[in-house]
Amino acid sequence: MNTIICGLQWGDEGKGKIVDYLTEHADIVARGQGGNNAGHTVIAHGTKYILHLIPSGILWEGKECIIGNGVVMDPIGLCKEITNIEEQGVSVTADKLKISDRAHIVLPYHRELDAAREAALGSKKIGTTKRGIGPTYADKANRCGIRMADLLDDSTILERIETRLVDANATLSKVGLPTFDAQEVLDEVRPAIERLRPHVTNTIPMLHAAWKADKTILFEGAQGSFLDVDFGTYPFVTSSNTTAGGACTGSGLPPHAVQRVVGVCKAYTTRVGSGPFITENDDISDYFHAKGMEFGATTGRPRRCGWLDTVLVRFACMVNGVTDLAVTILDGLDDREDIDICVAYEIDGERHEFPPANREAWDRAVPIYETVKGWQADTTQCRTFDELPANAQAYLNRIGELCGAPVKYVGVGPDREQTIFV
Ligand code: 2SA
Ligand code: GDP
Ligand code: MG
Repeated sequence: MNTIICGLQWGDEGKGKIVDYLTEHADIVARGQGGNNAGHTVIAHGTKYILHLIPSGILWEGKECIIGNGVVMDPIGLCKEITNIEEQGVSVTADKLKISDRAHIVLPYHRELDAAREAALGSKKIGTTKRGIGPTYADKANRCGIRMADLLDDSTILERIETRLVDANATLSKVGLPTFDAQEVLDEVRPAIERLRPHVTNTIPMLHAAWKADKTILFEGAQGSFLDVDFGTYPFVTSSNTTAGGACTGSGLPPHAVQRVVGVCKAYTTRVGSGPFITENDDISDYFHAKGMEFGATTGRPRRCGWLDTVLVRFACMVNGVTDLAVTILDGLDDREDIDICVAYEIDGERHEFPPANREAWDRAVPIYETVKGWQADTTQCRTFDELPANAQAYLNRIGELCGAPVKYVGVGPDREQTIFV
């Protein structure tokens, strides 16, 4: 069964751990979108790994990992990541990690353009990770991007960078920022090119051959549905399709190759960066930050926190075609006496079951809550649904009802073992 795993909120739902859990039964783990703006934390056998571009499958023996054509690849960032996890004892060989020759690459000027645009937006900034993601996807859509195959072509790469820099340097010098020299950019990225060369290939026939041979493919989504450039809280979104469709366009496998979509949501809601967040709540934010929880895996930024918003999750289940819901960090709510669930929004006196498109409508949206009793018991040792306290079971069942998809997995702690299969 080929499976797409996607986030149903604003990212950081704990996808990394669910992917890791499902990898046991997979042969291939692939990424189809995003870049090293993603940060997936996996705790396996007591060791903590933070992965940005490399699929979580790398932590297992005998699994192939693919960085698909839809990913924006920072060669320097990827090399750093490889070094880090090799230092933790995980080998990253060319057999284990394949990179699509069609993946667009992030170069140092993309990061600078990202930061420059954020600075220019001032208080209206998106709150990006400053990893150059937006400018790289913009180059792709603008047909002036550089792909992995181009990067490996020694006879043309300098000229390609020179051509792109004409425009990039003009933009940077307009705001008084230092400009780039093509040869210096190439020299900086050269060691990464040589390190990554053996990994680069046409991953599309490989994926098709695996599909035809009945191997199991797992797609690891990055970020969440409300950061999707089409379905998210635009313009406070990332620049890729983070929803299920992005896995197909980002890998070259057709939709009918996929049989299952696992949607991951936290038992509450978090967001990093700017933009609307209807159930945001200072009390909940302080509560998680005091426990040392909810800091970004890539930038370390404190995440904004609030109650579960089923208006969002319901819409995300629809758009992604979620077949199985995974509710993570249920244990995060163990101490709470009462728990609020946002079931709808009120906008200008009208009830809405789905999120609005218009930026200003978000500002007028008021959450309609239903309050349920907490369980005030430790769930971290529970390993079956029946072992969970009755109020926790009721909470999970209510989430399934409100979102229109069955809860199949529950997270009760960060470790691989702390996952309940319902
Ligand atoms: P970008 O950098 O252009 O993709 O930023 C655009 C928006 O997308 C948000 N975004 C994220 N939100 C949550 N987690 C992300 N990754 C890291 C993690 C977060 C971190 O997984 O922990 O460490 O800061 C991620 N990546 C992008 C971003 O906040 C903007 O709102
Ligand atoms: P991702 O980007 O969706 O992969 O999620 P992140 O790794 O950025 O953030 C999720 C955080 O929650 C990480 O620190 C995980 O170790 C942690 N986590 C995941 N599942 C659970 C869970 O069920 N309980 C607890 N307490 N932590 C979890
Ligand atoms: Mg994350």
